[in-house]
Order: sequence, then C-alpha cells, then structure tokens
Amino acid sequence: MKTDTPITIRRADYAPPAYLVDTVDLAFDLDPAATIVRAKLALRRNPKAAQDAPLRLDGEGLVLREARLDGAVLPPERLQLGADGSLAIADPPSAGLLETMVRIAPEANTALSGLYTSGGNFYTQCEAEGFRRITFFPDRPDVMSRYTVTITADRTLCPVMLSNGNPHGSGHAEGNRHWVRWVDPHPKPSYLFALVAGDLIDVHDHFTTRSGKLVSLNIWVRRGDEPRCAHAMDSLKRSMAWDEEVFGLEYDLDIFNIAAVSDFNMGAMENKGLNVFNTKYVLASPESATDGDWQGIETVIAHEYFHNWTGNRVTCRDWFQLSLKEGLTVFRDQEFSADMGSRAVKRIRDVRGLRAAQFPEDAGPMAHPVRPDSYIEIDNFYTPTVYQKGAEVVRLIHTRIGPAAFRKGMDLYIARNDNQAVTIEDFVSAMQDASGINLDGFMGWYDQAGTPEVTAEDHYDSATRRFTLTLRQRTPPTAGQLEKKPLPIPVAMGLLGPDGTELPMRLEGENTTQSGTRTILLEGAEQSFTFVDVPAPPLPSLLRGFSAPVKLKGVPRDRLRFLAVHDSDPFVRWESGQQYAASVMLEMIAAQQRGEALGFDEALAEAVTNTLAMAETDPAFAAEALVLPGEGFLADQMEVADPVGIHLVRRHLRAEIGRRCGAVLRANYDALTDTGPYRIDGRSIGRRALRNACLAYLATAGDTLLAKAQFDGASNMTDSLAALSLLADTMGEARESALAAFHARWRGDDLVLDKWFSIQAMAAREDVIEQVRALYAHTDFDLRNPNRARSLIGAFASGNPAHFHDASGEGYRFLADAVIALDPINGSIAARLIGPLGQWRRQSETRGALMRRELQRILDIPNLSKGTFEKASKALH
Ligand code: B3K
Ligand code: ZN
Repeated sequence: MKTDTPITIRRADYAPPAYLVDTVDLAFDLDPAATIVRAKLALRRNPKAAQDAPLRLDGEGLVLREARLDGAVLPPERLQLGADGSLAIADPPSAGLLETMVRIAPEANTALSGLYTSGGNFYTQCEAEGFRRITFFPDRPDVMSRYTVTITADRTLCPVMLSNGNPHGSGHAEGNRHWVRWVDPHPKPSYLFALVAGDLIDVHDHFTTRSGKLVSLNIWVRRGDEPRCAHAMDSLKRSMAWDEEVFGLEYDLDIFNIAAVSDFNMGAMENKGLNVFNTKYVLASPESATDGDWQGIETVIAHEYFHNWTGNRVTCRDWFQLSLKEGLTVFRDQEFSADMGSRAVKRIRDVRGLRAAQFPEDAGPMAHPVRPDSYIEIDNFYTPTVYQKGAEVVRLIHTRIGPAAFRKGMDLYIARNDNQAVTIEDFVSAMQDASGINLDGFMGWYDQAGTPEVTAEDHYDSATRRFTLTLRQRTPPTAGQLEKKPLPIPVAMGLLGPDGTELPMRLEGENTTQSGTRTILLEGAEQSFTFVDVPAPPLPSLLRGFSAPVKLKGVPRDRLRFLAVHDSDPFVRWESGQQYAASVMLEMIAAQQRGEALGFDEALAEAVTNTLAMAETDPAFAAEALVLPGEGFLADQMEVADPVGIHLVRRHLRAEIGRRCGAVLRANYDALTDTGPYRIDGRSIGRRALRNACLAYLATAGDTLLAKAQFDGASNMTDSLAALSLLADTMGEARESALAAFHARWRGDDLVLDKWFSIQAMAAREDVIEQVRALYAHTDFDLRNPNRARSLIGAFASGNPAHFHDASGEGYRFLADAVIALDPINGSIAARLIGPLGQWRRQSETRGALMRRELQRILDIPNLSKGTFEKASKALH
C-alpha cells in the first residue's frame, strides 16, 4: 500500500475483533487479467468486543462489483470504501451472511502478495496481510474460520487446482472450464489461506501416521522438475515421523500438498495442507544443488511442516506474537536437523548464523525485542531477531526446565490452546505450569532488545580448595530502550583440571557432586558461585553448547588455546578457536591501521595442523574449525568497523596459513578426494566441506591451478561452486573461462544461475562494483524475480562488505538505486534489501555520511511503500 503518512501499530493498543467469521465460502473464477472472487462470510458480533463497534473489512486494491447482506443487495450508501482500500458497512446487524464479489488482476500483481501469476500459473501468498488483496475480510490472525473453496478455471490453462484442506468434488463447467472444491475442516486465520492452480505435475508418495491414517503426499512442480523432488519428499516423510516421535504430533488431514514456485518473496509458507515453496527449497539434484542447498531443503520442509501444530492449530493472537510460532518452529526444525545429522555441527552453524545476522541487527538501528512493541509494516519484522533469537529464547526455556518438562509443557500448550489464537504468555505459562519452575524472568527475553554481554572472573584458593566464579551481565542500550534489566542466563559449564580432564563440581551448600556439564543460572547483574572441594586450580569452560544468546567477553588467550584443544564440549572447542583467531585478527587490524607490518601468530598454523590431524573422526567439525571468523563477526567486535582492513587481514592470514601449512593442507585435500559415487550423507558432506576448506587456503595462497582443476573435474555442485568462487576472486583468464563455461552450462536453470550472479557479486576483486553494475544490466538479470534480485543486490550488499563499503560510496549508491527501482515493483523485497545501509553508526564518519545520504535519497522518493519508508527512516534516525 502506498501512503504518505504511515500509521504505527502498537502492541498496547490490541483490541479483540468486532466481528467473528465462523465460515467462509470462497468461489474463484480464475483469469490472469480479471479474476472474480465471490465470498460468503457468516459473520457475528464478537461477544468479547464492544457491541456497537463498526463492521469494517480489510481490503487492498479490490474492485467491488456487488455486496449483499442476507441475500439483499446493499445500496451504495451503506458501503463505505476507505482510502486504504477497506470496506465498512453502515448499520451492521449483530449477525448475518455477507456476500461480496470483487475483481482482481493476478498477472499485474508484481508484489507477489495476494493472488499472483508466475510462469502462467496461479499462486497465493497471504501472510501477513495478503488475504485482503484477494477479498474483503477481517484480515487478522485472531479471526479463525472454516473455509470452503471452489475454483473454476480453463481446463487447459489450469488442469490442476488446489486449496487448503481435503478435496470435495469436481466437475465440468461451461466452455472449456472445470471446477474443484476444497473443504478445510480446521478453523484457521486468513493468512493460512492458499490457492494454487495451473499446469503442474505432481510427485506422489504417502505416509501412514502412527494412529494408522494414510496421508497422500504430493509435490507440485513444473513439468521436467519431477526428478529433482526426491530429497524434499524424503525430508517431508522424516519430518512427519520425527514430530510424532519427539512431540507426539500427528498430521491432521488426508492430504498434504506442496507447490513449488520460482517467483516467491521468501523461503516457503506453511498454508494449511498446501505449503507453497520457493523452488530453491524443493528442487535438488547432485549436479545442480550444493550440500548447503540440500540441508536447506531438509530444514525448510521440516520448518513448514512443523508449523502445522505450532502456528496453524495454535496460532498468534496478533502479529506482535509472531515469534510464538516462528521462534518455536525454528527451535523445532533445529532440533530435527540436529537429530538427522551431527548435533554439534548443527549448533555451530546455527550460532554462526545468529552472530552473522541477529547480533548486528540487535546492535543496530532496527534493534527490536523478540516481541516488538510497534511496527509500521509487519513484513519488516520477519527478522533474525523474531526467528533466530526467538528460537534461542525457546532453547533457554528448554535448558532451564529440561527436555522432559519441556515436552510436558508442549503437550499442555497444545491441549490448552488448540484452535485458538494466543500470546507468548500462553506459551511461557504452559512451560511454567508443566515444570513447576517460575519462568517470569524469561519474559524479559521477549521484551528487551539487545545482546547481553557476560564477563567472568574467578579465583581459586588452594588452602580451602574453594573456587569462586563471578559472572556479570550488561546489555547495551538500543534504540528506544535505554534502560536494560538483567535477564536470567542459563550458563552450561564444566571445570577442567590442569591436564584437561573434567573436575567434579559441587556448589557450596549442595550435598552431591556432579561431573560433566552442569547449568548455573545467572539472574542478577552480578552473581558469584562458589565450588567446594576442588582438588586443583580449575579452568572454567563456560556457555557450553552456547547455552544463551549472549556475548561472553574477555576470556584470556591462553585459556582460549587450552579450551580449544582440551574441552569436552565441541561447541566450546570450536568457539575458543574462533575467539582466539578473532582476537589475533583484531590486533592485526589495529596494527595495519597504524601502518605496521602484519605479523603472524604461529599458534594459528599449529591449530590448523592439529585440526587436520584429528579430522578423520569428524570431518564436518574440522571444516567448521578450519574456517576463520567471518568479516561480519569481526566488524561486530570493533568500535568503528574497518571493512576493508578486516578483509585484507583475513585474506592475508588465509594466504599465510595456506603457504605455511601448504603440505599438510594439500595432503588432506588429496586424501579427502572421493572417487566413488556422489553421496549426501553427513560424513560425505563433511569430507567435501573439509576438502573445500583446504582448497580455500591453498588457492588464496596462489594455487589457482588446483581450483581450476577442481572446477573442470567436478561432478557435483558443491565442488564446482567452491572452486568457481575461488577463481572468481582472481584476475586471470582461468576466471573468465570458468564463469563463461558455468553460464553456458546452466543458463536454463534459474536456481543455478542465481549462484552465478552471487559468486561474482561477492568476489574479492577491485573492479567488483563495475561488474555488479554490468550484471544488473545483464539479459539474465530480472529485478522482478526475488531470488534473482537477492542473488545480485543482496549478495553484494550483505556478502561483500569490503566492496559494499568502498570509500567512493559507489557500493551504497548501487544499493540505493536498486532499492528505488524495486520499490514500486515489490516493496517487501526492496525494504528487506535496505538493511546494510542501516549499519552506518558502526562505520567511520566519512562512510557514515555517504550511507546516510543514500538513505535520505531513498526517503525523498514520493509514494514509497510503507515498508521501505519504515526501514529507511528507522535506519537513518
Ligand atoms: N511464515 C512464513 C513467512 C511469511 C513471511 C511474510 N512476509 C514462512 C515461515 O516462517 O515459515
Ligand atoms: Zn516459520
């Protein structure tokens, strides 16, 4: 919606809906240019609302053809169309059947919200507020209704017509048309409505639930894509089995449909019984998909499936509660993936992701609590904070009360709230009641923005054998929230003896001794924990498994080195290695700024050699340990970021390690070469990741030939892309011929072509901005396709900090130009791309001024979408 005076919606202003809608009967007459939507809403006044509240239905861009109340045509004087597109009915009855007929134009819908066309087929996206672009309706999640949907369309254009629920009849219609009917027995909010129609083909399978119900499973794709659906189908069946086994939750319809579409604003959508997916999270073959894509499919399929209970059966009262379904469902998909592969590696990856996206958000102008207090455009709040930090908060509760009580809490949460739209308090109180543990303090995690910083101090008294650990916490102020209170922080920990073995632990006042990992709870700003009978001076291993989303600061380097080698907790081993490397790198960056020569810390080379020596047991873990801390992670630890300096130091170090450890890296690279058939199990994925980590060092040290040989001989996308991205950083002919060969081979495959764009956008070359501008003008570039837009614009702005922050300001200008061009087409994607410009406070004054100038240039555009307006204005102020 375009508006000059965007309205801020506040959580404190929540009021129950004036009217409820018990049943919805929708009839679609599909046509790309002019689709007719007839809706029959059985309305009644909500007993919980004021009995004189007006009857107002949301609408956006709808052409109203007719409205009837209880069969009688409503005269124009009783219909009030609002400037925002809504419809109010004067003198509303306390109950009645409202029938509307509207016209919409799916083929003109470039925002991809509501009903739109892609490749000649019809798809919908209704979360959060897209249903109002289909028909007039109280488009808010606390209005839950039972839907019947009849779709009529041309038989040739739309042989397949799908909606939510179970199929309920079909037949011939006039001309070459036909109809189908779908009935969804479960009440649902409008954001879960879906319709898919077109020339699609299905990959079919089935699943028998543990109570013996046979469920038909179908993945609907374009003709020719069927052979690439096997992994998605397999992931779906494993998700269904896992949710039964771990949470006792069974699927509740006869049929589960997934439709894949290449024009889609995000990853996927959990519509009841009819998930709609970005093709990126469905289609995979070894030749065309990387191991990362493979894992992404498993995760997203699981995530959307798990929403069936956490989101659909129990939904959100209002959009401020978004993390109620998203944080909980991310937690569930993380647990699923951990059970499917290596728990430790999954945790490391999730923490890496949290630090790369959520920590900067929490430290920047868009910082907001997991449960925000206000928004202008809710689409802007599908953020790493709501999703990833939200999942961490659920994990905190899981850690605090333990897995058995957590499971009881989930049972209680669902039993109490099934078929209702509820709040985060309802979730936390179910966990509290099931566990008997007071969780009041944990609400602070939902309501306070910012990442707590934790420091530790300790003292061992050999005479009394007492060890005192003092923990302190502090959360820096965030925009609009200057005062911060201490939060409950579960700290999973162990004590290591001088030889690295675990020491038994007994807190003062306790009768029994515990060994292994235990969790202590830091609740105040400062708290001391005294351990008694400690036989030797211990070294504490803190925040095992990353038991809380905090920054643990100030662990001395000698301790980090010790923990990286000896700790029993794989997360702390990895983390200590990363923190050690980060601290060395930050020192190098400072030296570089002073114009001093860059030294080299031998311990880093030693760590690489040690990691490789033990790689055989867990190659995936070794690969994680081998990769140096990312540029964003380093920037996040500097008062004033130095993106170019960070990049130069990281490359310098990579090259230096590649040279010094060349022999051992090469030996491992060769030993990890798999000659057998391509396999996608955890071990094979780990071996490829480790081999490519070795290659990255060797190629950065100058061995372009090895990268070229790998590219030429690669039999799978993981190896091909790893080599190509290293070649893309170079200047020679090898680069040009590899990129050309890749383009020639894959130009017909959108998902792979996206990778071709991204690799060039993220390359470490001086001329990258010119290249990015040229790619923007490339015939294969299409701003309307969200995947393609992200693959170039997003990859450059978020994935290439050294060049995005080029001192000329050209990187900022490119991003602003792209946002301005995209906003009228798809405001939601445009708004999401703005993020990197919001980091200006962390940059030097000169860079900051250039960034602000571009934000202002965006804000000066008339008729900006409200999402882009909100993002740009918050980023600027
Ligand atoms: N619930 C959707 C996200 C909808 C985003 C709307 N702008 C996908 C998911 O989180 O499962
Ligand atoms: Zn979700």
